[in-house]
Amino acid sequence: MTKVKVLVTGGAGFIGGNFVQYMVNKYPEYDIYNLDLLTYAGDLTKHNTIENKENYHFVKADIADREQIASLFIKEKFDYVIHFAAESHVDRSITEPEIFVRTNVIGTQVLLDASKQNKIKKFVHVSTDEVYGELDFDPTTFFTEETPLQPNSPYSASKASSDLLVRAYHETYGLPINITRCSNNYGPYHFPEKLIPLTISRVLNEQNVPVYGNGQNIRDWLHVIDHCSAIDLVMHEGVSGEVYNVGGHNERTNLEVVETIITTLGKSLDLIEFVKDRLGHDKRYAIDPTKLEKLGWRPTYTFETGIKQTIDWYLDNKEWWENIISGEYKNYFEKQYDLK
Ligand code: NAD
Ligand code: TDX
Repeated sequence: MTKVKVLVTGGAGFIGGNFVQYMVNKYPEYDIYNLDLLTYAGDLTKHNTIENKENYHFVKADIADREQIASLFIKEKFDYVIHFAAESHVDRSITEPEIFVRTNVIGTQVLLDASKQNKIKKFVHVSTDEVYGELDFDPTTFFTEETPLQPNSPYSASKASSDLLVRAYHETYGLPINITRCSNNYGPYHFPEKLIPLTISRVLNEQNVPVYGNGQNIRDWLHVIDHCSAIDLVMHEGVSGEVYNVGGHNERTNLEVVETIITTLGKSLDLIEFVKDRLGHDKRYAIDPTKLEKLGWRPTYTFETGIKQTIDWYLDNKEWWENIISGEYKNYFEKQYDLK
């Protein structure tokens, strides 16, 4: 019997990497292909525990390279495409927007063409709540799947553009698709340019933590493993053509998040340094996950249990993040921040 072949793009990154491990372990009867260009955000050392498993395969490729992707699809005849690969950091999109259009828009369109030509069973596009823009601070308002797209950053504009292409390939060519829009993820292997791992790594090194503006912007946090289970469910049970929001009702101000990490690690709140605000900084994100819950999804972590598990993971895996922050990341950090 031929095995189900699942192509995961961006499987050397944070969420894609967690998803690859989740799928390889949960579905030994599937062949999982991790396709990744290994940009600054991708690393394969995270897969040391699965790299010798028979159902795990790695392909180094660029999703925006049309010929490379077309010939790979003809050769491998994938059943599913789960598309994570992207430029994912909002701050980088503010200083260098061009690569976001190439990877997130062109790259998605190249994958859609190959998926259409090879008649795959389903294309799951992993998008973000940031495509909806921002909410105000009224705690009774949420993003639903019907909220209009109003992206504010070059990153979210490129993700919204890719969402529209995915939708169009369904409407025009009948390509079976789902789009998931998840809130902020955190957990193991989160690249230390993002708020939570940046805070943990800097606090552990007794360095100041940059908080943008007054720290009152709100994000809705979800542990990465709960995002993985949501995508698994949508891949298998999602109604083709539908969008599913993913979130666990864990809204926190950035200041609350940073203070929680500092106090859990037993360090001084004096490490907080307020710095100039992000351009176009979205005020608040908050997801209404009712539609996905009706499909049967429930998160396993609260913010309290998830942040504790994550802090413990960073304490136990210093080598992984020390290796990153001592490399090219240093130049990025110095350009991005002007700390005391
Ligand atoms: P990440 O930056 O950690 O990983 C991205 C991966 O994509 C890296 O391994 C990188 O090497 C790879 N990649 C980049 N350009 C590529 C190219 N041209 N060809 C092939 N591979 C390429 O990102 P992440 O935080 O894991 O996010 C994954 C996806 O989930 C993204 O699409 C993002 O928009 C979405 N998302 C992220 C969050 C979040 O909180 N991080 C929330 C919702 C949705
Ligand atoms: O040094 C910092 N100081 C700070 O105050 C950084 C890096 C961030 N922040 C603030 C900005 C945001 O309000 O913290 C909040 C979270 O910032 P990020 O970790 O950069 O995440 P965000 O911009 O919310 O985007 C993330 O969630 C949605 C992911 O990076 C996206 O890929 C995803 O789509």
